Amino acid sequence: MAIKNAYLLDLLERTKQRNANEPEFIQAVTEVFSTLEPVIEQRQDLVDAGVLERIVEPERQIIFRVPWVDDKGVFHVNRGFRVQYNSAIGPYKGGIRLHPSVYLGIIKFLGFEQVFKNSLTTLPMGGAKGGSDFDPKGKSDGEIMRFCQSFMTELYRHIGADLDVPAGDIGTGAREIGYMFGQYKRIANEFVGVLTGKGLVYGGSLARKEATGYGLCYFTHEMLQANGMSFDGKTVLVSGSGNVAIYACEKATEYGAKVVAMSDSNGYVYDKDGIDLDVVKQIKEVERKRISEYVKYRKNAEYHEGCKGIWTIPCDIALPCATQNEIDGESAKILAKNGCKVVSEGANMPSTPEAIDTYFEAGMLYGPAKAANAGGVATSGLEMSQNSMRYSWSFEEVDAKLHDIMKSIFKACDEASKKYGMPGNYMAGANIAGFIKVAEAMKAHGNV
Ligand code: NDP
Ligand code: 2IT
Repeated sequence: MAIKNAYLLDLLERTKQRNANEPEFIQAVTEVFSTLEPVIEQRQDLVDAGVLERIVEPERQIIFRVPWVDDKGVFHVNRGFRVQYNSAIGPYKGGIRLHPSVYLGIIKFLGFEQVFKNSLTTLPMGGAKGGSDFDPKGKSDGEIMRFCQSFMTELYRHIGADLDVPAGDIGTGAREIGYMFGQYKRIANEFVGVLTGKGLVYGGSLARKEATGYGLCYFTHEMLQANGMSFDGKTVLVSGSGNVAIYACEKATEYGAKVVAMSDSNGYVYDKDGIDLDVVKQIKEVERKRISEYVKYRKNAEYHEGCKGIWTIPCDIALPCATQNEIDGESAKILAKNGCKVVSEGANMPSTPEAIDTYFEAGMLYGPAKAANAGGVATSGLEMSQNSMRYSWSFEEVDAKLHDIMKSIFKACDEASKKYGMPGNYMAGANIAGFIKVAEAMKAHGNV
């Protein structure tokens, strides 16, 4: 959507100049600004309070050296990041990404998105993100442990249970959180809920592992129902085969859909009979191998090199659950031509601006990431509550709370889209609903 408001255009221009060479960050800011015009026109008080100038600038950005030694005794140095983006409505909260593509612009885009997402969850959490350009692929457990310990040896002084609570993201799962938690506890000499996504035996929450994927399907179910549709009998594509993808596949299947494809960064598998998720879990969660292994277990399935090809498979619903910009304009057009009616995002910013334009032009339903994938961080918020109470809820209790939160997120997006004159545009609804709460808090706190 084109921005016409002169104030927003000018601020966007200044933001671009100040953050040159960070295209993902600019992309995320541009998308939010493109939907805020009706709010800005009605809320001059927020403009006067400098909320927008402040919201495009992270409160604090920390960059540090992460030295570690591999199994052969060779020294390595990676770069670590924590961007504490906004603490207007609660302690900083957001995941840690370990992937070779990580640089400041990726962490800033993720931190910016996290601010609005966390606001939508209804829980009191500010936004942050962290990570490193470390590549966990092919590393031994010992190498992963030494990296995570070194990472935490610097990070620990910047975080805390009431200050900043990191969690998982790409490349950071229960194993990495465990090593980081152990090192935090050892250095800080305190056992507190300073990380989420912890193991169940030391303060983790039941259903956190499932939460992002399940939450995505709860949100998508609400969106489908509101538009007279359902998952039942639908053909679904799920990209990625990591934490979010696996549990999105599980819940979509429970809702009666048939997931026919999953992928990783090398290629995708197509199983016309429906993905056998036990096989995927064995390959990915237990053996940590490639999705290409799938065809060894399922003889009728096909493996194709290259991850983009997954979007050429005809489907009713696409759930991108891998990474940013994985659906470009070309792929979106192919999805639309093949009859896909719904795109709902498990990954953060998986659709390029051209892809999003295509969804709207084709009249598809579009569930934007910051609403659709908020179930992960929402359940992290529930893990923090349980840690504070020194108590744990059952799987059913956490899952029920997650379900209620996803329903209320859809309701907030739907209502905001209607109130501001863009009914059915859940991207606008998510941005506006997420923004207003944070903006009100920033105004109340004065110019800080
Ligand atoms: P995982 O590390 O568990 O899985 C990531 C998956 O995406 C893998 O299959 C990986 O393939 C694939 N992938 C990663 N990078 C690329 C790339 N550049 N190109 C193609 N495929 C890629 O991560 P998660 O499942 O946790 O995260 C997936 C997405 O969901 C991310 O965008 C993340 O930010 C988002 N998210 C995660 C939440 C969580 O709670 N974990 C919460 C909300 C959003 P390969 O193994 O080949 O790298
Ligand atoms: O992008 C995300 O919301 C996450 N990676 C989860 C963050 C969290 O703190 O649980």
